[in-house]
Amino acid sequence: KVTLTIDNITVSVPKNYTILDAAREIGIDIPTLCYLKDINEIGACRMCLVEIEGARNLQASCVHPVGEGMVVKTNTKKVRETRKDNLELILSNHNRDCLSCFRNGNCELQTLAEDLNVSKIEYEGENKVKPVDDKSHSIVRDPNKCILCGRCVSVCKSVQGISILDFTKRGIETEVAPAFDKSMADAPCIYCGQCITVCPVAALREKSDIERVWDAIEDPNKHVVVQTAPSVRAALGEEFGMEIGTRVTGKMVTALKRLGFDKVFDTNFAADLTIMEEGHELLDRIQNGGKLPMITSCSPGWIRYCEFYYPELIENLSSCKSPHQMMGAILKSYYAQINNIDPKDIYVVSIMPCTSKKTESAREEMQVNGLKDVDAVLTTRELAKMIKEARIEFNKLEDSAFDEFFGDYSGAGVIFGATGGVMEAAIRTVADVLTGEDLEEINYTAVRGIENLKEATVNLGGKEIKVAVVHGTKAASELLDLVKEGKADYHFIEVMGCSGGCVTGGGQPQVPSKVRDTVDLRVERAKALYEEDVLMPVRKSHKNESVQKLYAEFLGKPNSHKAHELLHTHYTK
Ligand code: HC1
Ligand code: SF4
Repeated sequence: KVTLTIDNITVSVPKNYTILDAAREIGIDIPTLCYLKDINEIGACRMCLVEIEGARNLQASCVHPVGEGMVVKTNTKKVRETRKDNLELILSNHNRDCLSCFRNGNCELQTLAEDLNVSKIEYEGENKVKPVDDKSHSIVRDPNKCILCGRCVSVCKSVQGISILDFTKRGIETEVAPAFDKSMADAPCIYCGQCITVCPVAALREKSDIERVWDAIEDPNKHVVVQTAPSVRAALGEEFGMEIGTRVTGKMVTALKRLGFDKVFDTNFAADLTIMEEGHELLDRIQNGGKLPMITSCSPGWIRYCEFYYPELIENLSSCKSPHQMMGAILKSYYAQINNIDPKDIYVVSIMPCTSKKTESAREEMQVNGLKDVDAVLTTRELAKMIKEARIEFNKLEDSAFDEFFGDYSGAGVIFGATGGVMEAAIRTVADVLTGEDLEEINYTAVRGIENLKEATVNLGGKEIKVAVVHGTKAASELLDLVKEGKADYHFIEVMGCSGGCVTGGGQPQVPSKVRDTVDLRVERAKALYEEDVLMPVRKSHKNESVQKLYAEFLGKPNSHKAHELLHTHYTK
């Protein structure tokens, strides 16, 4: 341990601490802007400057290690004024149209300006207007808002292992952008949106589809159906000031009904349907010598990653479309038929924790007979904006239930949103099918949690099935390399593009770095889903009676011809 004093308070901390870590331990809140614990520790923004006795210049506390006997001051006139000057400099080059900004009200730069008591901006920066890149379906990059903090660069590189973004050009022209001035649409970006979730300002954001959805709701000729992904309920409350990990399923449904959607359904229904298809596909591959390991295909960020970086594994992907796409296809066929609605008049909106889903829904493979399965995808953040715009007081809403049939789901469907959830849901069903029993022990905890790689061997009716779960593309790549080299003898692998799974997808509420540094969002939000799983009377996908009825009346058997036509696809190299 090392003992030092900060603002006259003596503190003993481990040797590897920075001054910032030590200060936080005794409740001294040194401001930061570029800092993201373990991800972006570069001391670039000069917000966290402190005075160290004996040192000539102020030091960046986020990178400066503690030292024995060190005397640190965090609140002197010099410190306050220098931080303020530095912040003014950042602000002088920033597009300050705060009132009409996408991040108005939850911008870390705005908060800092308020906290540091910035009341005027003396320098006038060049403020050259640079073009905004909004060419992709998923992500908008606005260099006029960028403060060059580098958080997105680090997350893409060190968490996702991809490195799409970097500092380009020089001096006043410096930008964070894909190499060679490419659009995000033309770079091998997987649209995971992890860069968006760490952006402190509005330099990176989703391509908004809010207006298209309002227009559809307004259109009397459209039957507008909304479905919500498992993870939305685990995070939407944060946008309304609720604690991280609060489950808001019932309030969310009430809000969607108030917004004017004709029907409110749950993607969890389709997650159960996916398990029926994917589980049987797995059994078929195992029993009939198909390509193994089979790898899940519900995370579109992962699918893009596979296409760009592991094309030799495309054959390993399950042919199942992702649950919300399956839902769209069923709504525009079976649902249209039993309700006597022309499928062309059905408008399907998916609320997703994901930015990559916007691009997924626009893919050619995601259509049946020229009709898109899903017409618009909104992120959790966009849904929150609509609720606010409609002046609905979310926190005061009563709970209500999803509309019947396509809103019916099992506990297995809801855990899809957490890493390991798809695997656990699949095992619950495959185990029953292989043993011919209704097994009571269904908590497969070996695949839960946030370790990078989780493995398990499950004995199912005398057959050993070897499974693995990975999340976040960097962690996934280590396992995928083994698969590529034929060194991994798994039957089934779950890959999710984002670390933590969908609960921490790129469309989820942005949490200020100060909070992110102390709370593991992956753990807290996942808890909300496992909590809902236990509350469900039915916890296995194949026991979902509405899914059973869908097969009996329409699809026939899992993997039937009809199921293939609507629910499966083939990705090509
Ligand atoms: Fe997901 Fe899925 S779990 S991909 O993480 O398979 O986005 O939540 O909706 O489609 O069900 C996301 C979440 C989601 C699909 C399901
Ligand atoms: Fe990197 Fe993902 Fe952002 Fe693309 S969306 S730049 S892959 S972090």
